[in-house]
Amino acid sequence: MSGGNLYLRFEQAFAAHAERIAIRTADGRECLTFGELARGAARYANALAALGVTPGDRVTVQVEKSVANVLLYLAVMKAGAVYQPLNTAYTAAEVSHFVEDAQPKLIVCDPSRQAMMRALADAAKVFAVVNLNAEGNGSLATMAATMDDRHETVTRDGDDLAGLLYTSGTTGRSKGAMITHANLESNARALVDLWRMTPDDTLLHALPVFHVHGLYVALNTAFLSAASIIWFNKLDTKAMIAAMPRATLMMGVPTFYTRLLSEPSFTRETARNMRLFISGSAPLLAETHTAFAQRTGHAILERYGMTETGMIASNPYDGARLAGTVGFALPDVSVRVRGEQPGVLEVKGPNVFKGYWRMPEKTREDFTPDRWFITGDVGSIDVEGRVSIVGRAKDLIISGGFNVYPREIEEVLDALPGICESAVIGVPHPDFGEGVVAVVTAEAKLPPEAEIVSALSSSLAKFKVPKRIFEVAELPRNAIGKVQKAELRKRYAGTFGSPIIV
Ligand code: MLC
Ligand code: AMP
Repeated sequence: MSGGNLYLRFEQAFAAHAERIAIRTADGRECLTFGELARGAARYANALAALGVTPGDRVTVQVEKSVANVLLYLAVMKAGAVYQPLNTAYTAAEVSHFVEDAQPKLIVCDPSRQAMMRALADAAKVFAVVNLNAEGNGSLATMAATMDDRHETVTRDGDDLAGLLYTSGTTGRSKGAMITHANLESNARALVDLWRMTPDDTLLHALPVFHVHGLYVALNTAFLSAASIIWFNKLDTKAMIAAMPRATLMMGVPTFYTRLLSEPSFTRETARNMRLFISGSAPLLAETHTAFAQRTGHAILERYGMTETGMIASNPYDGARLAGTVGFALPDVSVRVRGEQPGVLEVKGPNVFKGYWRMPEKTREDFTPDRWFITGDVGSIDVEGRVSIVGRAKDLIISGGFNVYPREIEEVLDALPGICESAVIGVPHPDFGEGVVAVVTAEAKLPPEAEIVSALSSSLAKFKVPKRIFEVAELPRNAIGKVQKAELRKRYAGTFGSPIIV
């Protein structure tokens, strides 16, 4: 059976495996069976209803990763509401746009941000603000604990929204990608099948749960397949190595793999019970793929996706997992390049989102007239259908799996006293894949680097703040006056040294 509220599919899996362990924290402090997970989600769903959340309402969530955060995620879906997760690194200035735009009924935040969120909520006419801390305690948890552990899952249409995930763009404000239950279900089913996930699997989960990778790819597939999860509140390579012998599966951004490789204690023996390592969200260097295979005997399976589309392509489970390629389009998903290869990849399928929240114009711009979504990634597709990503048509930096849009940083830089103009670029970084660098011209005398960084950090998330700032007399421009970023990327390529592969 399929269609409707995705939580109904999870509910079936949870009921069939009620006594088995669903989530165990790596430190052993928390352990929930699937039955307890279902009852916890029901309590949280009842709490949401008591707070006035009704089907279709947005619930904005900016909390540290915790098991309670998972219950909240499930509860929002169960209640038929729309989950709007936010990166915990976002500043008040960044969050205010998301809240104003999404107009949520409820905000769930860290207790340290309650006052700030209340002010934003008042301005945006949000009904309620509750909190949840890194240990999973807070006013929402307290309320949920008093609630009934039965709750009837709200009926939804497959086309109804399950998530509203904001992505920036090369122009204008961040856009909310409207993700439906049917988008999520088709993608999760395809991945469970492709990656052969079963109740016998144990997944190492160390990704954040405010982006597609840790939230939809990892959690939804684990729930659908009733796989067990070993839970890390953040990436802790040593703890991950300690837990790995009890696991079969891992999903991570490329930084996860380079960090594992930098640990001498990470060996073939550590990975002896592992069946599959999956990488995505940013390009995996061929060197990392090779070094990992040499160290562990495992060929990392690289896949490719986007917030707007979920997963698009994956290397095969059986058959060659080729370094530098992202494999084949998922079943039901079509990928094409119009015109000459390499070119911009376009995608069609049940995975493709419904459009941008209250932005029909932007939605139209990002689709072709025959309704293919334009990814902005430049790739080629070989005769067998294998996709390789060779570049980006969009001005985007991916640092440790987080997206940084240069334009956003440049606007803030240009407004700072002492700075005349700026160009923000990504250059190779041994840990983050790409590191953010700003090249600026000064009005008279440039303020010290630390002062600029501190000024930027007051409005921008830390991961977006340039790790280095260089002053030049003028920015290189082409004949029509456009800054030549390719030239700057070449000039500053050695800023962070070369990739470290052990
Ligand atoms: C942290 N910092 C970063 C950073 N992460 N700087 C640049 N890029 C990053 N990604 C900075 C912090 O601001 C801080 O700066 C310092 O590094 C230490 O912070 P930390 O929190 O201790 O870092 P760490 O835990 O080591 O985090 C690194 C990381 C994390 C790689 C584990 O960034 C991460 O979990 N990334 C995954 C992102 C992800 O899930 N992407 C999926 C997007 S979905 P200071 O100055 O205070 O020291 C998507 C679709 C798809 O793309 O296909 O999947
Ligand atoms: P996001 O908007 O955070 O969902 O990021 C999506 C972007 O991440 C894509 O458009 C790609 O540019 C990039 N991406 C995801 N997976 C891969 C991959 N395996 N290789 C290269 N780029 C990737």
